Parts: sequence; structure tokens; C-alpha cells
Amino acid sequence: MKTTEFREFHTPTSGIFFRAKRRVFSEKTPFQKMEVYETASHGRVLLLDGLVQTTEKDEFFYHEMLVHPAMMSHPRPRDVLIIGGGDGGALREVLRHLIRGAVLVEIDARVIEVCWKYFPGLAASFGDKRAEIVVDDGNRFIRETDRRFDIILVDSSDPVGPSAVLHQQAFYAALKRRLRPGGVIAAQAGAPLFHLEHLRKKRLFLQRLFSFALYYLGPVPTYPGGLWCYAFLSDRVDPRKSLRKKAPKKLKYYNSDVHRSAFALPEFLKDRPLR
Ligand code: AG3
Repeated sequence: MKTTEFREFHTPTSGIFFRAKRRVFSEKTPFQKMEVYETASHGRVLLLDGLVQTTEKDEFFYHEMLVHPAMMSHPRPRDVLIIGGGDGGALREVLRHLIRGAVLVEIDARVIEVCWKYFPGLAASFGDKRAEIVVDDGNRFIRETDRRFDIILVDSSDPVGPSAVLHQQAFYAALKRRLRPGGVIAAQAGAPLFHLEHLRKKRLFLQRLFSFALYYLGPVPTYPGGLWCYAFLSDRVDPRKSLRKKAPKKLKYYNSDVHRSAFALPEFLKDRPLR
């Protein structure tokens, strides 16, 4: 059988490779290069600028851990904002909760359209009545909107291309202004194994901005290093102490034990608390 190989370099000399059945989609959008491959082992795989964003096989690790720790720590989340996340996976997880509405702000309309077609398991959530899809630059949206949210989720890519600004201090300061009192932010933060210096610097500015600025961890087998880091940010909510009782049903990864253990950090990621 004819196959086509693709790979992502995680360092100049290592990475991940797939032997795909075929490439089902490829396009240069105004923002980035977008590709979808069909694989035997991981189902469909989405790449942006050559970086694996999601695979049908292991997307649940990432989407459940980006969304549920924040949603389950907040006593009553009603309005949710997602920055990025144009594949719909984070939105799908958000909509498992009894919320009033979720706004998804994705810069690249093609990501939404193409995932709607090729990743029905992720993008079905776009049809939900509670979802509002906005095609806009998240960094601009957050500065211009006067709406406020109980939960803000940052589902960005690595700090390259259109996602670079979504990793900077000024962006987090702007997010904070759009949170309701008691609100919570969760953001994907990168690979502890390869982005450790970046994570250390980021934690310093996040701790200046928020009373609770905590990293937590979860596996994502197809991301660099296999272990992924997320930031939990709030002025009121301590996710190690506050946890609602009933998690959504039929999750594959997240539960209350996973929640508690995710905030336990290994030695190399610990820092001396600033407070
Ligand atoms: N957002 C995080 C992707 C980071 C992957 N990085 C990499 N492969 N180097 C994923 C978006 C999924 N909703």
C-alpha cells in the first residue's frame, strides 16, 4: 500500500513520526499552513505549521485537562470564553457542563471549517445553541469586548505564528480584566521537558498577576515530551481546595482523583511559593 510519512521535530534531532494512509487536506490559510492526515494508529491528525495539534486517538487527554479542572473548581460557571480552539474539542468539553453560553474566538476561519468536515467528533459542538463562534484575533477580541466571563480557556498553539502573543504577560493582564469576580482562567502552557525556561519565566509574571497561579500536568502522548503543562489562574479559587461534586459523565480521562493529582508537581517543576 502506498503511504505518506510526516513528522514533527520536537528538538533539532528528535520528534514524532507517522506513516499515514494519506494526506486528506492541505492548504496555506492566510494565517498558517494547515494539514490533515489519515493514520491507522491515531485516526485523523491535524497539523498547523507542522505542529501536531490534535489526533482523534489522544485528543481527550488534552481537551479534558484544559477544560475540566477550571470548570470543576468554579462554584457556578455560567459564561465561558475560549480563545483559539477552532477544532471544537475544548468547546465540546465545556458544553458538557450546565452553562449559559460559550463564546469561541478563533483567528482562522479555515480551522473551523476544515475541522467541521474532518473532525466531526470534535466539531459537533459548533451546532449547540449555547455556542457562539466568533472569527477574530483573540488578542484583539479580549481588548475590545466589554463582556465578562466566569471561565476563560486559552487553547493556543506553541508560541510561534499567530499564537505567539497568547503566551505574553500583556495578554494575561487583558484576560484578567475580562474575568468576573471569582473567575478562573486555564491555559495550555507547553512541554515541561522542552520549554522549562519558558515555563519558569511565565510563572513569574503569572504570579504577579494572580493570587493563585498554579501549573498542573497531564499526559498528551503525541505532544513534545508526552507530558503537558497547563496554567490555572484565579484571584479567588484555589483548585486544590475547591472542587464541585458532580463531574460530567462519560469522560475518558478526568475525574476528581486526577484533578487532585494533576496539581502535584514533580521536583523539577516546583518553585518556591512567592506568597
Ligand atoms: N493546542 C496545543 C497544541 C500544542 C502542540 N504543540 C506541538 N505539537 N508542538 C492544541 C489545540 C487543540 N485544540
